Amino acid sequence: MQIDPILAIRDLGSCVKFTRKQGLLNSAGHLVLLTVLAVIPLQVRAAELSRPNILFLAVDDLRPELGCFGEPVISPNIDRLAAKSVRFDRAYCTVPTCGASRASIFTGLRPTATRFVTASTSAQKDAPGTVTLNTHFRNHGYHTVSLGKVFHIPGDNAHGWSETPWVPAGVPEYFAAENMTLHEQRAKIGEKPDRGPAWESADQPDTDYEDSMIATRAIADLQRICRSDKPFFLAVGFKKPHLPFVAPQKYWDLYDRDQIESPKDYLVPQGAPAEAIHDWGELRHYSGIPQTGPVSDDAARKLIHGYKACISFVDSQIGQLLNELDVLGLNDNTIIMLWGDHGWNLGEHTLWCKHSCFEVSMRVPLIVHAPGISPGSTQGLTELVDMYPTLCDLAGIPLPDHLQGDSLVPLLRDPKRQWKSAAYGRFRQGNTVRTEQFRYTQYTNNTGHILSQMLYNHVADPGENTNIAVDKDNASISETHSVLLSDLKLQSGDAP
Ligand SMILES: [Ca+2]
Repeated sequence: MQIDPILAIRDLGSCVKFTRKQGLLNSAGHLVLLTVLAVIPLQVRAAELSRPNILFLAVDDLRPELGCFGEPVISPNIDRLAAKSVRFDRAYCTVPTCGASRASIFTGLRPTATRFVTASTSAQKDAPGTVTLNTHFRNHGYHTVSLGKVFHIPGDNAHGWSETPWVPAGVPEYFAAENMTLHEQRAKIGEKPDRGPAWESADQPDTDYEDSMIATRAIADLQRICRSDKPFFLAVGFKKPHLPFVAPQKYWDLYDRDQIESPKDYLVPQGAPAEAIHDWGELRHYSGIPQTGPVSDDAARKLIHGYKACISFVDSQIGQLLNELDVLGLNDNTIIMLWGDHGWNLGEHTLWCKHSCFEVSMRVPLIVHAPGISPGSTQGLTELVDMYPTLCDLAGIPLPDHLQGDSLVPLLRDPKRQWKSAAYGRFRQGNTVRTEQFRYTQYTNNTGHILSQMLYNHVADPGENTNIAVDKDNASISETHSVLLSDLKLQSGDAP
């Protein structure tokens, strides 16, 4: 097909593409521009031009701890996005650890016992030959760009990006001198704790921090690629609120420590098996965190405070990017999909970090803004593996046969409709399924023998504090879910 150059007309900073037949394709058009249009000869490349741009926003380790999800967190920018989007109240990752979750998202495949297992998973190693989300969009005429933490390993599926994936280099982990020194010293010793503190509130400008650099680069790239002759797929991965909880002081000051509550559901659930509880080794890497036993009550509240401060900080960076989208006039022809890669325990069940099969480890924020879709919210069970087919569907490009998720477009159009009956996930020896009323988890040994089960009734016990699988009266519910789990494992390409 002959590709003709597309005229990108700048007017008051906007980035609006026109063709003779289609005229104004995006918002922020002005009558004066339509006059200009009439006198400039243009060829039409309607199919590609009419395809929406995609802004794919990943926020590392973000659980639905946001104002728009009803939580006491200051997140005005994501809330503003949610107000014009569909908010998914029951969206789940497929595996609660960074690399594995992202590999699942980008391949559109669910995890198995041997695929997408660890935090440092490489999608191209675990699923060789699979056409990933970025590659698929590149193959269908999109200009694809990766900034920040998108795949866990920046070079993973790099051929699927139109430009070399970019991550900031040389940004310090800490800014307070004593923390920088401690971090270096502990790293040299190489014994846990081998990192600096789990939190820091330094009086530094935003621009010193990695996520600010990612936002700045994203804004500059947006200004550039919106004038490309192709629609763009811009993936931007922010690093906070991943540990350590390092954010400028002003974001900590948004919260009164005295008002920060101690962890919710701060106990091992009644009847929970040993397999369900881990030692949150990720947090124990940080100086000041005990190597055994619980953190102090003061430290628990500092961790919660720090998590919220990092969310407010990253929200501010995201806000700047969303503002630029407005300035460039791209809102009406850009899909925005914001997601967290897995949940996070803030003390629930005595756990910190991710890496469990509890609801709080599996549940993620998912917000989708798409042209022509009315704002709203849905209780439909959704999985992050659904994002790949959804984006294809919204963009009008074919869905690859290998995808294991479902397009959410019918749910976007009718958020109250009946939807899928189960969301599947796993972590190491745990396989878990969320249904309308229950979360059921099964732990097995290496030969598939069932070691233990958990069943939580989310109507009676949304905090998952009582494992009712130990009650024989619930055996039939557990059995039904066990069969469902086997079916889902088979569908995922795993042994039942
Ligand atoms: Ca993560």
